[in-house]
Amino acid sequence: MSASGHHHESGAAGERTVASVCCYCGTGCGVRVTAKDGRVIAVQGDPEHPANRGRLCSKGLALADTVRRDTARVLQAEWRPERGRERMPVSLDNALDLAAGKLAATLDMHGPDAVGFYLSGQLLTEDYAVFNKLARALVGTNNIDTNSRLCMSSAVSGYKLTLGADAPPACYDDLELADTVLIAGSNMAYAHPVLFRRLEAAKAARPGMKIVVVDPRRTDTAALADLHLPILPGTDVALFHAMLNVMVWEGLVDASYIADHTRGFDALKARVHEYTPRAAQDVCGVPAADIVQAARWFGQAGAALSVYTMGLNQSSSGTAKNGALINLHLATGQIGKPGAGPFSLTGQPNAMGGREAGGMATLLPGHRDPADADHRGEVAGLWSVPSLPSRPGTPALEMFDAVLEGRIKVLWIAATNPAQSLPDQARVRAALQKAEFVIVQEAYAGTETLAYADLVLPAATWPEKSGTLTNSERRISRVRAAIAPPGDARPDWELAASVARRLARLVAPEKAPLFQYPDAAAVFAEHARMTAGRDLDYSRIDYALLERTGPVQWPYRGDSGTARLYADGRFPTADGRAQFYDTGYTPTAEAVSAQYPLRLTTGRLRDHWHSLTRTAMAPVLTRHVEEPWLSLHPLDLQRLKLEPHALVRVRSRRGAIVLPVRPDDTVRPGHAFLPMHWGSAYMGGHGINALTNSARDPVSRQPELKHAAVAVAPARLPWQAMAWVAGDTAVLRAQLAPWLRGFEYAALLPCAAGPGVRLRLAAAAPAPSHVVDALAQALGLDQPDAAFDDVSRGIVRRVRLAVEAPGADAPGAFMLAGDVRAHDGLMAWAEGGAAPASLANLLMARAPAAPRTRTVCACVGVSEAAIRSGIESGMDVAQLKDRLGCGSGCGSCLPEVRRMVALHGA
Ligand SMILES: Nc1nc2c(c(=O)[nH]1)N[C@H]1C(S)=C(S)[C@@H](COP(=O)(O)OP(=O)(O)OC[C@H]3O[C@@H](n4cnc5c(=O)[nH]c(N)nc54)[C@H](O)[C@@H]3O)O[C@H]1N2
Ligand SMILES: Nc1nc2c(c(=O)[nH]1)N[C@H]1C(S)=C(S)[C@@H](COP(=O)(O)OP(=O)(O)OC[C@H]3O[C@@H](n4cnc5c(=O)[nH]c(N)nc54)[C@H](O)[C@@H]3O)O[C@H]1N2
Ligand code: SF4
Ligand SMILES: [Mo]
Repeated sequence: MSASGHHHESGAAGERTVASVCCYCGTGCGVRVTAKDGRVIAVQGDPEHPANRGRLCSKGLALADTVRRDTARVLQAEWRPERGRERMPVSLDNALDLAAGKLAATLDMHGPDAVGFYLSGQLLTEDYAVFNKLARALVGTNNIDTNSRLCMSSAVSGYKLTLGADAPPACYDDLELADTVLIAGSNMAYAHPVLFRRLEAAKAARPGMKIVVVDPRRTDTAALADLHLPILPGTDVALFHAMLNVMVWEGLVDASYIADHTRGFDALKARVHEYTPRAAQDVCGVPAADIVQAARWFGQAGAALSVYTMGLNQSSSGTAKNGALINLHLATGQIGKPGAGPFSLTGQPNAMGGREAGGMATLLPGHRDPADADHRGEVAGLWSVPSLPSRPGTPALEMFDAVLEGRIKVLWIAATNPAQSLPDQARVRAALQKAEFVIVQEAYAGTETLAYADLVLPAATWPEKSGTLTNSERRISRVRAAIAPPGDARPDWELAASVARRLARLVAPEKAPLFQYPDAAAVFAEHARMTAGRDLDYSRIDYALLERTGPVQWPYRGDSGTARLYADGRFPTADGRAQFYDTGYTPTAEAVSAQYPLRLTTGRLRDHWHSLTRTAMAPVLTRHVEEPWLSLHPLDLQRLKLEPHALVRVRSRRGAIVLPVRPDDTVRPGHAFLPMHWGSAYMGGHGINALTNSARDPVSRQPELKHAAVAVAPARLPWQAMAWVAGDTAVLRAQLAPWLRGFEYAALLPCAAGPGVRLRLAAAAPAPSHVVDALAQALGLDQPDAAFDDVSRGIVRRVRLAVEAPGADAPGAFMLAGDVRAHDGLMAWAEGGAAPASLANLLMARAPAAPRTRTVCACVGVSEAAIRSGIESGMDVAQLKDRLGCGSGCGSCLPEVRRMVALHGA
């Protein structure tokens, strides 16, 4: 029996350890969570979980830090009796009644399609199952969609339109078995680090393995590549067609596989005829010879695997990009065998489970289709209701459009933060404002979306929830609760079921028993039955079986799971053949122009997760990148006459934000990059997605989050203020959030030094003295231990010493306004990295201070500067690891260390 199957075991006095799964990425690493007295005290990798065999990345390792404080949480329900008023706390019972009452009234007045559910790939399968039944079988609408629309929906349509079913055919072991790995639009080194560790190890063991990375940016993932193709954004279809052109021309296609197992090749072959490497060179902006090389490595490989994520999916041609990549596998027979296949990695931990449970407008449980009357009949039968609605539901962005147009009145949002993560925030926020009633079911306080909630339902979260999820390789694992939820928080499925029972009593009493589940196991049992006879069949699985076997892969037939699909060359289509996807290249929705001359893309950082609600609570995770900045090529900085680190205003056709710029030669000249993580809870304005475009793929309806045309100009904001306060991060955040409004530039930064926050403000004119006074008061600096103010020049410099620090000579807070030169010296002192010169010298910036540098290795705490000087003294990667310790923990920083050595070494 595997440890992953163990329910729990006892350890030292009062300690209890459960086997569960990390709540971040779709890798689905097994963890062992140790709790004592209702608190998580440790999280370790589960050596027996097949996804990670004990490894964790920096985010997984810091999990315990992110769940320590209840202050960060939504602990009770809140209700706003009318717009414009404050919300007030209500009992959970009351809140559930209010939700049911509002839904019933809306059904009565406006019909079922006036209700919309906007959910998340971070829900567990049990959560989706109940929400889905509530929406379709009780409310009677298909208006149920998730943030997977921003994430996986192009992968879903790509698979369905070619292979016939939404199922990644490969498995993680294929990373070790492939001869060529094509990584397209995926920054695995940051986004799926434990899988990247496996790939690094495989490459080290078999250096002959070829790795090709297709990404406009030279990412840490590209550092491992034998060939990096920095294509222009959005041009993947042209690239893949040109690779197929080369394979046809050079006889690298598998004619018998094509003849026996596919259809549609001739038309595609005719199409790719014009996509010569020369022609693609002009479209994609990479040398024709490199395209030929990539095609040969793929076509000649014994086994070719491709790994792809948002660089393909988040595009106005996302389905075509997926289809064109799958074409390469079908044309060469590189599917259904070890080391081969088109492997779409899922982003969120349970994006897969959502697809299985039918948690999208365009899906029904068990990979069924709501447009298919037979499928609707089957599901209605399984749910014991007479029928399901046939009117098409709204995908995510269309749901917000419908709200804006007044067609959807009530919006129920759970486990996603649309006022941060959806593109074109001005429009999203207008919709949230327009909605008649917004229910937000949330675990963490202070999110962007909570600002719009009329009713807040307090949700339990990892590690308080129990259920299942499915990772990228179709593996179902048990998520086990290690502690009880705080306050009134309840698991998402329980909240949905409680409202459903109340609503049923009001509108259809006979349906109330359909939502009576004794526990999560019962929800899963009902859901799993719905997969019987379908491509993903796991109807034989229940919690008892998972307890015995540990995690298993679907389809699960007889008594075993399935590592790879389509080994027999038969596909789940009408005639058993896979279909080539024949469509041409179309450019990004928005072209650059004289007004908006730069091409912006957005994506992830290594140690942050989405809208930061969780990762910002762990100081160790904020060390790698403390604040958002715009990456521009050094040549563009010169051309635009921008100082490195200067504040810039970035504008698109939809909005503008102000933030610092940094020279970054991993982006091409004319291009720009922004991390996706910062929203209006942490910066002035509407956050990163003020800029992005909601243009979407015609098939998958996925928005083009990866491309927008922007302009960058210096933001001349000479008045600056910088502050730092130690203390409970969540409490301070709530107190200081109002300071994000009213300045041209503002940022509230979680603090790498330990629990606490930093605040940065800038404006064109000095803030009036009453504003500076109010700020000092908000920071607890109205009665400082040391102050060097120069009121006539609008300058305030103050320090408060920590109350409990030994000798009380460590700072508890500081603020600088009007003259911020002392910032780096004070921060170094605050972080314990420097002895306090005289306080006066520090505050007047007379003491020299080393400039703040980033921490590259978060586990061991090794700075960029230390690694740079190591490299300058001649150390290689192994010596840096040995002597400085960087990369000796989780290994997440190794790609960056390697890249630094390549750049600055020798
Ligand atoms: N650390 C961390 N890990 C995460 C997450 C997180 O928030 N933080 N989120 C998880 C989730 S939900 C997801 S969806 C995944 C996403 O995982 P990834 O898709 O790997 O991450 P991104 O950084 O969004 O985008 C990947 C790359 O696409 C490139 N790209 C942009 N445009 C194009 C293009 O036109 N073509 C190609 N080929 N590439 C392009 C970008 O430069 C970027 O490097 O990460 C998961 N893992
Ligand atoms: N510019 C740009 N924007 C993007 C992307 C991009 O690449 N670029 N990527 C897109 C992608 S791929 C994704 S997946 C989305 C992610 O976007 P979101 O889904 O908005 O991101 P999260 O911050 O993960 O939001 C999850 C919310 O659920 C809360 N929560 C956590 N656990 C629980 C729980 O158990 N129950 C409940 N009810 N709530 C919980 C969290 O506190 C948080 O507020 O962002 C998308 N937006
Ligand atoms: S790779 Fe990291 S974030 Fe992803 S599941 Fe594993 S430990 Fe969690
Ligand atoms: Mo995602």
